Amino acid sequence: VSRKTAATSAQPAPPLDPCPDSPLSLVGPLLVEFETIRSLQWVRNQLGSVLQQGGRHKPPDCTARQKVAVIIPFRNRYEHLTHWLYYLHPVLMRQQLDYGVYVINQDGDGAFNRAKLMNIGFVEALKEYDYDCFVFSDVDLVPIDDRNLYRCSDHPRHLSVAIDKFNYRLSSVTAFGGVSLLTKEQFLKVNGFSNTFWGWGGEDDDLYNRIIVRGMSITRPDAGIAKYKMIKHGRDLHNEVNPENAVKTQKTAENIETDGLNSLNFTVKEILKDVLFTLISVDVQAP
Ligand code: UDH
Repeated sequence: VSRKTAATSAQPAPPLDPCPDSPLSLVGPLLVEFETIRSLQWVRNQLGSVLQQGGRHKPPDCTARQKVAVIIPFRNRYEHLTHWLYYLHPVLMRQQLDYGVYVINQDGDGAFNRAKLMNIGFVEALKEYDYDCFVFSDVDLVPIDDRNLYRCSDHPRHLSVAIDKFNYRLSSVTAFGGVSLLTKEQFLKVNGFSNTFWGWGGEDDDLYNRIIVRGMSITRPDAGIAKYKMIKHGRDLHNEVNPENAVKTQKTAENIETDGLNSLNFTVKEILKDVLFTLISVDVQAP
């Protein structure tokens, strides 16, 4: 009898019910400000105990609707990253996502390549977990309403619709930079981002073109909800506007076949697990 009891108690717990489509603990508009000086250690002290190593979290009481990898292109922006982590972790938790935060750090001081870092984040995150949705987010964009769900949909989705820097107005109907989401299938369908946009500009327009070329369209949440504050900053070193990039966006239909996930090469220099995020430092082979 005692053996039977032992066997019964070793049964795995039954699967949890799916989380509700509309998370119940959302609060709506948020107070967001970047004047307060915050250190990474202070944020670790605030949030570390509820997170898993590597900046992972999933709802304790239901099965998340999506497994979401947040990919942040990065170099030398620790102050921004600290604000981002402080605000985003609680939002992503309230949205009941099964998520992980991946900071893809460009090693060295060659020309910055935001798009290639995104591709690398996609590949590296998938090595770790079976993610089905990818958020590609700049480090300086913080949502000011938690009803703006970091969740993928039937078409690629653009979340940073209304940014304070642009008077809360969308710059163009084809805008797809800032914070954008694609499912694994959508991202594979467009062959990811181009790897060849060095310096500032164009890579987000090229991704938009890829989406159209592959017969998809984009969706956006309501501008009244999809509001963001951008952390003020000047232009970074080694990320000057590259005029060649705008020219290249006219050739998306040609480049999509051979330039993207299927031509990606890079070297991982280091993977560091912080409780707030996974930092992957990479050599992107800048020219
Ligand atoms: N990024 C870094 N480090 C860099 C460059 C870029 O982390 O050195 C990342 C970061 O996630 C950033 C994103 O790439 O949010 C996009 O780069 P960006 O912030 O430079 O682009 P944005 O369009 O600004 O926001 C352009 C410079 C504006 C200068 C305006 C001066 N008034």
